[in-house]
Amino acid sequence: MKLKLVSFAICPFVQRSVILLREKQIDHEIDYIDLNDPPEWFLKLSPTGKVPLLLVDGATLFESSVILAFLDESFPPGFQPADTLRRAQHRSWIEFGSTLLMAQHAMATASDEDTFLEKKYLLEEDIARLSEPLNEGLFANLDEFSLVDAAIAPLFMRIQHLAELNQQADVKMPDPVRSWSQRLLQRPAVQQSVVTDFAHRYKAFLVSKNSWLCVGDASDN
Ligand SMILES: N[C@@H](CCC(=O)N[C@@H](CS)C(=O)NCC(=O)O)C(=O)O
Repeated sequence: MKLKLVSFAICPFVQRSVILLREKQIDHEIDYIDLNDPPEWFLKLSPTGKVPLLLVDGATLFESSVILAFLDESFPPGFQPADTLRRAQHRSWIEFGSTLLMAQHAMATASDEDTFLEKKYLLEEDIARLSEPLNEGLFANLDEFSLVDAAIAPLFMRIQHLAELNQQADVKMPDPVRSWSQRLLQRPAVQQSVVTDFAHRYKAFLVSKNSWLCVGDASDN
């Protein structure tokens, strides 16, 4: 199979696929596009206008969770539970991972302090909901990589980058969530899943969105 991933360099949804491709050591190409000026061929292929796309021998897949499932089911080893209920539970939490990514984006791009604090509170509330499945051992078990790991690691990476950029963005996490985050951020496949100048590009993106965290007094803290 010839695989080409269509990417925007700082997109967390694309990063999910890159993590899985690297964990499984699957040969692939990455084609970076500029979402501010998307090429015509991309708009023709993508019904949603969003990345990622995975081009598989000329066929087009879209939606990151679908791409994860396809890659997992096509290339061993499998990272999903065999039990169908458990597998569906993993998929439910992957969807929730998308909600978390959007909440993190809303916090990161808030353009004033009040909005930032409100979005940060909402993100922390959502993150706290991960405690229950973690305590039940539904996923994030040591030495047992899963698609939930691939789906959530981009969130933890952005949370870490943002806290380094501005300590006011240091998000509260329950202990089991923080230790899961630390474990995931140490995995080579996660560390190597973004472009080498990711931190610089992510900051430039936030500045372009007038992020309160990156302007004036807020970023001096
Ligand atoms: N539900 C989609 C979300 C993908 C998404 O939001 N991608 C963003 C970039 S990070 C995008 O392409 N945005 C372009 C747009 O909304 O026009 C998925 O999971 O693949």
